[in-house]
Amino acid sequence: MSDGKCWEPEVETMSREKLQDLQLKRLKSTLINVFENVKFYRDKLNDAGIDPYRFDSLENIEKLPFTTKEDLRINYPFGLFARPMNEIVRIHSSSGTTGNPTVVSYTKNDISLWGNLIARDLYSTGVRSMDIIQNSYGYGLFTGGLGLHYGAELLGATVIPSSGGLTERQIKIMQDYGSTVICCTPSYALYIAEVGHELGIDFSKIPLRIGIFGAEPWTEEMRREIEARLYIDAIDIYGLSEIIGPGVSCECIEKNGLHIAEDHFYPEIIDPATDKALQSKNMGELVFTSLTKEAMPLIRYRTRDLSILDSTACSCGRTHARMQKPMGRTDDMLIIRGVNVFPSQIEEILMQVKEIEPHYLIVVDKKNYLDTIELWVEVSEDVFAEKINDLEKFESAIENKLYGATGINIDVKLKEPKTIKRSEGKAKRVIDKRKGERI
Ligand code: DLL
Repeated sequence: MSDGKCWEPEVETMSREKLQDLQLKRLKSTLINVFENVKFYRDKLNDAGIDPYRFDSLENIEKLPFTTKEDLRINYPFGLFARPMNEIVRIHSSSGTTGNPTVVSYTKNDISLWGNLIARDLYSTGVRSMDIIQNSYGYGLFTGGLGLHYGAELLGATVIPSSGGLTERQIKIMQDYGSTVICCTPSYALYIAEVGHELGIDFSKIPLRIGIFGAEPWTEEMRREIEARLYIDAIDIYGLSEIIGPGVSCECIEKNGLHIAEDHFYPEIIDPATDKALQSKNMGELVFTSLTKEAMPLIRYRTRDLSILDSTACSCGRTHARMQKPMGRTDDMLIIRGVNVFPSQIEEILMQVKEIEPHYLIVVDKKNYLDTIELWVEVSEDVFAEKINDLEKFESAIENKLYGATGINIDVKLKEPKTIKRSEGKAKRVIDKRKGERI
């Protein structure tokens, strides 16, 4: 099957023309599947005047109705399933901290497709059967743990299902079992690096060589930081439970955009304000349509993630379109006194200041009817001791840099080392007190 470079060379390097033929054929059968088996979609397609049996052009995808997270909530728990329960072999769901959780399901074929996509991704990053993969994504309802797990086994690598948390034990496993690959969120990777450093571990002396990081936004600056601390290649993997989980897209060894598994998910970028499709290389909201999922295919699912699509060839030889590292979600955007800013823009600037530790928290509030924004950030141990008299000057220097980049007055609060809460899964970077959130 694999040719030393690609896990499935034939599909991964397919010409665009052939790929589009395949996508159209698969899209048509997905539309028929949802039309025949999901009332929600039958009604939506009827309302839009779409006859799935006569769907004959990929361009017509723009005429199909969108699906939103709200639609999943309304159809909670099983209303969007296209297969009877005896064909469903797995259910995952979101934590549901706000309202009904989103529930997703898989048939046996969906599970094996998922494993294959993860194997494809890992292979493209240079992971091979001799690797020892420490999978520190949470196992459970979250798709990270089990999602990565089966793909890693399919590849033939050795999997250590360490799940998240118990950081000292993670480090002991890494050292004693000689893990060569770590899978976790980028924020947890930094925490592992920090605890390892405190324990006196020299990461350049252990066999770890690749990190497969995703489930939350992270910047190029954060990548450099993790790579320098752990002595590894840090690779970005993206996905969302509604579409399959991790494995919707992943960087290859070039680290220049994440290849989307376009033979299984049809990507679009739209302007979230007008809902209109945007041309390649424009920033907008990612929308995915399932092409092969059986249990719960979604049509034009609005991810709320912001990115850019690029269909030009990649130097790795793969032809599938690449999406730029997602910069955040439409709903992550902060509006401070009318000016828009994404946490990732703040992270980008912050990571360029070398005296600062990569741990921060953005605190937004309203005082006297005006929005306020504070940035809590840790300084390193020596800087804290050394610059204690100069901290105010240092804060203003960072504030000026941030103002230059964002046009917003951000009040920087330098914090003592280890005062900002560390994350073992998805990091919470923003506390918006305007929405009643508390630290
Ligand atoms: O986070 C699936 C996943 C697990 C992806 C492990 C990668 C690794 P959900 O919990 O449903 O699924 O959250 C999906 O997380 O819509 C994005 O907003 C965000 N996200 C996921 N991967 C990335 C990434 C998993 N690489 C939501 N960069 C998505 C930025 C990401 N954001």
